[in-house]
Formats: sequence, C-alpha cells, structure tokens
Amino acid sequence: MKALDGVRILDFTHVQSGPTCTQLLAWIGADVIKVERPGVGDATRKQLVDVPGADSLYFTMLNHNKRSIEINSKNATGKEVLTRLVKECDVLVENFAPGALDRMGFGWEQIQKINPRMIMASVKGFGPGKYEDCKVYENVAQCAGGTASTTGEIGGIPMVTGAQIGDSGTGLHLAFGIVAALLQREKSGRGQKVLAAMQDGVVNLCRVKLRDQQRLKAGPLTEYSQYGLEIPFGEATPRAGNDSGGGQPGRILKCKGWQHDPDAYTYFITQAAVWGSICDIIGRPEWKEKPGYATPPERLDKLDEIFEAIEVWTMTKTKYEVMDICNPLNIPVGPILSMKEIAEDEGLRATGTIIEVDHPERGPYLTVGLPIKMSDCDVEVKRSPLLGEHTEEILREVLGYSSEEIAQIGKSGAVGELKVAEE
Ligand code: CAO
Repeated sequence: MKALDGVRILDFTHVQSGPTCTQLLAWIGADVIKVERPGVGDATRKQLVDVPGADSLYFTMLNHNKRSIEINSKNATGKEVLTRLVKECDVLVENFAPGALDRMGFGWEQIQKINPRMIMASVKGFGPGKYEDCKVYENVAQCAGGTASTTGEIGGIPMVTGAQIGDSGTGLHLAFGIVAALLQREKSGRGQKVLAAMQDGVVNLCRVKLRDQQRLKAGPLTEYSQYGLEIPFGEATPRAGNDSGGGQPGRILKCKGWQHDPDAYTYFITQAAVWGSICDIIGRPEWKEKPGYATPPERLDKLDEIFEAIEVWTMTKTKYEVMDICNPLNIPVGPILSMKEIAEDEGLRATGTIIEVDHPERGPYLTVGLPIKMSDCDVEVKRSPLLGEHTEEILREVLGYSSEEIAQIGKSGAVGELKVAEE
C-alpha cells in the first residue's frame, strides 16, 4: 500500500524544480504521467551527458517512478489527447516559463472547465508582482531569496550554496501544497491552484536570517564572530562565514590529514551546557572557572583564541575520531563528509537514502531515494522512463483509445514514433 495510491498526475514539469516535486509524489504512490515534447523530451535528458547515447544522470535522478508520454501540445490532436488526460488526472504540475501553459490553451480557467476537481500546481520564479514574468534558475532564486547575501565570509563576496534550495527546495514546497490541496478536495469537492514561487521558497528557508535582520534594531548580533572581532554591523544581516545560526558559537575546524584531504574538517559547536567537557578534552580545564572564559557572554570576544585551542586538539584526530569522542559527551560536532563518503556510506545505503538503480541504457547508478521514511507506505524506487516509453500504454490503458485511433494519433504528428500492438 502507498500513500497516494489512486492519485493520477499530469506532469508537465522539466529541469529540476518541478521534477523533484512529481518524483516525490511518484515515490509515495501517485501515477505520474510525464508529458514530453516528441523526439526531444525534457532538456535535462541530454544535459551533462556522461554515457554517450544514454539519458543523463541529471534526468534519471529526478524522474524515477514516472511514465513518459510524448505529446506535441501545440498540435490539434495533441491538444485533444491532453484534454482527455486533464479529465482523467487529479493534479496537473508544471514549471513552464510564465504564460507558456496559457499559450498552449491549458490555463487555469480552461482546466477548471475541463475538470473542476483538478489541482493545478505550478513552480514559477517569482510570485505575482513586477518580476512575475521572469525566467528563473537555481542561483537566481538563491540570490533573490536572501541566501547569497547571507552566505560567505565576513566582508567577502556573496556566495550561493551547493544545495539546490531554489530548485529542489521549491519542488518540496510544491509537493506539500499538492498533498494539502488533495486533502482539502476531499471536503470541498473542488480543485484549486497551487503556486510555489522559487523566491518565496528560498525566503522560507532563510527564515533565521530575517529573524536576525529584525534583531539588528536591538543592537549588534553578539553570537556572530563579527561582534567579537569588533567589526561594526551594517543595516542588513551580514555574511557570517561558518558561524552557527542558533546562538551557540560554532566553526569548521581542521582535523588530522587536512593538509592533503580537502574534507578533513569537523564542525564544532561550543555549546554552553557542555563547556566543561570541551575544556577537559582539549586540555584546558582551567577555562571552566577562569574569569573571562567561564560564561558564554565573557567568551564572545575570545572566540578566535578558543577555537584555535580546540583546533589544536581536533588536528590530532580524524573527523570520525572527533565525532566518537565528542558524541558521548553531548558535544555537538559534525564531520565534513565528501560526496564520495556519502556515496559509500553504509548507513545511508541501509536506509535507502542512497540507492543503486539499474537502467537499460546506462547500467547501474546511484541516486537519492525518498528521504522521508513512512512506516505504512511501501516505497520502491524504479528507474526513470525512456522518452515516450509509455505513450502507447497510456493512450490505450488510461485514455481507452482503440488501436485504430492510436494509429490515427500517430499519423497526426501529435505523438512520437509509435509501435501499435494488435488488439
Ligand atoms: N509540446 C510542444 N511545445 C512544448 C511542449 C510540448 N510537449 N513542452 C513545452 N513546450 C514549449 C512551451 O509551450 C514553450 O513554448 P512558448 O514559449 O511558445 O510558449 C516552450 O516549449 C519553452 O518552454 P519554457 O519557456 O518553459 O522553457 P525554457 O527553456 O524557455 O525556460 C525555464 C526554462 C526553466 C527558465 C522556464 O521554464 C521557467 O522559468 N520555469 C519556471 C521556473 C522554474 O521552474 N525554474 C527552475 C528551472 S530548474 O528547475
């Protein structure tokens, strides 16, 4: 049994944000029918190709558990097929550039006429307002959503993060909206429009930076290293290097092997509650009671000295040894794991967060499985579809077209090349 068994999704998504959303819904049981342009498909199929002739990892890792149908949405017969699909589906998900769906003839008003129970869910770069017509990609959203201005070294240039909080983050937000709209439809009997703007999603993920923006009115942000370094604060939340955001000083420190391993580092938080244990393990027990060191406010102007002393200790240990020593003492630390280490991590493999999938064109590859674990929903990760792999199956089984009708549709140029089976 799966959470979304019986829910059918008309998936007009491409690239990353929309496909992240529909992949999540497919994993938990929705029948996701991905509409792709005949002969071309999602642009990511052929982006960053590592195995010539095969679908790229970019595509395969974002489109598991979906079925692919090729339809030209600008062809008259293609529009008829799509109209029937709109009647048969519960949710339409899209992340076209603003206005593209209206130009196809499938805007919200038209969708409601065809199927009043339809939930129409969109990712756009910006919400309504002066930027609503802009095309937006990951880093644009990160910049417009507050990540870039608050990430990077103190006094350095703005930085984007490596996590795809604009694309995948917005896909997650949209999936939440869709599931909520499905629940509401149980009571109202109506569909609704769901919009997740990438800027809004990033702003939501930058919540604590907006918190700090407001705290600035009350004075300097004392937990930022900048305060201890006596660098004045400006009018906006500054970049804070690797400071921790929770009010307890934290830094990234070198570990044994840092000279040749770029990821031999640990995150180390000097949480007030375990200050005594920290002093003991680094060999500075006198700091526990010493005036100027004993309480968190006293330590604020000595953070460089304190973290240097901690680093002298962490440099004698591997990042895993730091974890093994600190965890039993409740000292919050985190090894800086490389993608290689994550790919090989036995724990992540055991829980299905990192999973190996086989593919007819490219053979086995690694992907990230469903990161949410549900006790009563069976999750099986199936490979992504080849372009148009299910065109005929969907025309016949979902839409009920006969072989003769399917042959006509094939001749109309509305779908890709078809191999029509005998009835
Ligand atoms: N049959 C026929 N035409 C199709 C089709 C199909 N099956 N699928 C798409 N098209 C057409 C669209 O109708 C559109 O045509 P018009 O411009 O004539 O209306 C055209 O293909 C291009 O679609 P697009 O504008 O969405 O694609 P793009 O490459 O120009 O822009 C992107 C890509 C991502 C910038 C844009 O879609 C966008 O801003 N999306 C919203 C924000 C978003 O999701 N960004 C994240 C991208 S990474 O996840």
